[in-house]
Amino acid sequence: MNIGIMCHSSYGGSSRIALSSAAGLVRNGHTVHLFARTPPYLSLKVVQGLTCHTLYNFREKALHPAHLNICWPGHELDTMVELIISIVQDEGLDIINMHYAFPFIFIARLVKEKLQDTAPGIILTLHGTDVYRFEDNAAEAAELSLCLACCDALTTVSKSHAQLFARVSGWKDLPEVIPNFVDLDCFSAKPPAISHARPVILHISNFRAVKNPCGVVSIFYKLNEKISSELWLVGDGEEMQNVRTMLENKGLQDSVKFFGLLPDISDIINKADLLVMSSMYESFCLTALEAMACGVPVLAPHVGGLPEVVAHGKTGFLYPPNDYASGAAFAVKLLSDPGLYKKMSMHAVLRAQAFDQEHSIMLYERLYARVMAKTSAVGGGEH
Ligand code: GMT
Repeated sequence: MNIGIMCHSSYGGSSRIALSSAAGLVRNGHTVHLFARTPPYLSLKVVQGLTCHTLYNFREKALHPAHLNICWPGHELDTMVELIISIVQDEGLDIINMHYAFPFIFIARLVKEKLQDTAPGIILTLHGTDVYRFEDNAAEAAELSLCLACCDALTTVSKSHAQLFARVSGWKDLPEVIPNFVDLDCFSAKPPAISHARPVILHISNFRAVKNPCGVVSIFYKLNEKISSELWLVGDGEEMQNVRTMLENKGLQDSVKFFGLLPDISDIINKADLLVMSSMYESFCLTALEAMACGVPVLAPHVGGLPEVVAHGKTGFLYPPNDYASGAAFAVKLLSDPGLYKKMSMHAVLRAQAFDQEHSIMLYERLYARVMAKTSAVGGGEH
């Protein structure tokens, strides 16, 4: 197949999944055209069979690597539409899979309008805040569902997120769930033991408000009252200043290391003892899966798709949202019991193996084939 993949250029789970699936599709013999505003920050593993098309080739036009750029000016949307149409016409794209709704849904609509029956099948993968932000906004949610009607199929990354979409959009058909996956060649298991005298608590995110990283500081503060530990922060974003202020106010600054944005997080996960998240919402939480693949248990709130990733009491702990005292109590329990830690670490590795890269890519391939059959037969969509 000749497949287009569109994603954001920034660091983030949706880009990681888009790029890994592009690499997997090329390995399986497909030709992949990747579309992004600027060259993605995350490195592309394969070269042969994969061509990257961007609006800008130079880094000057790139925004902060953690910034999810969902509002493109009209001229950028139009140029991307023209770029896609030229590749469809020159290379004969069968399918385009857009990862994340905004602003790609507007591009999808314009491509469909311009190409009509000759448009490739368009599949949109809903990843997270592209749905969650509409939870309490019925009017905007109605607009979202109207826009999405131009797609031939929708997918998403967890059952819980599919249900959230159905709730906010009123659609009867749930998006197909194709779970996120982990590359086990990159994320391999560390020895199943606490590796530091002062346990290392790791948090990785883009420090957006939805990630609520100050919640991690609250847990770390309470944990430190019982077990002296270190906090390693990987990433950067709008909440970082609040995190720094809170660490200073609590006198914790000497126990924290800041690593900034790291293109490859596997090494640092392997050096950590516990991954801690405190997000308001996660459709999935790819970082939790990657930590589990390394044998690092996960402490996270019981929100969104996290219970589909982390098995509470087996591969980590899920605490009630905002209940940082419970979160800290779970961390103390785990970090003061080497036997429990060993069991959890080993279970985490086993559970991560269930989120197999090849399986998810095969689900994408099957969906592409179904959509292709329908669009080429009737020039219409799946729903
Ligand atoms: O929606 C976002 O906040 C951004 C997006 C991203 O690009 O990182 O994150 C979402 O997609 C990831 C990959 O599917 C999921 O692992 C994250 O849980 C999800 N984030 C949220 O739901 C907040």
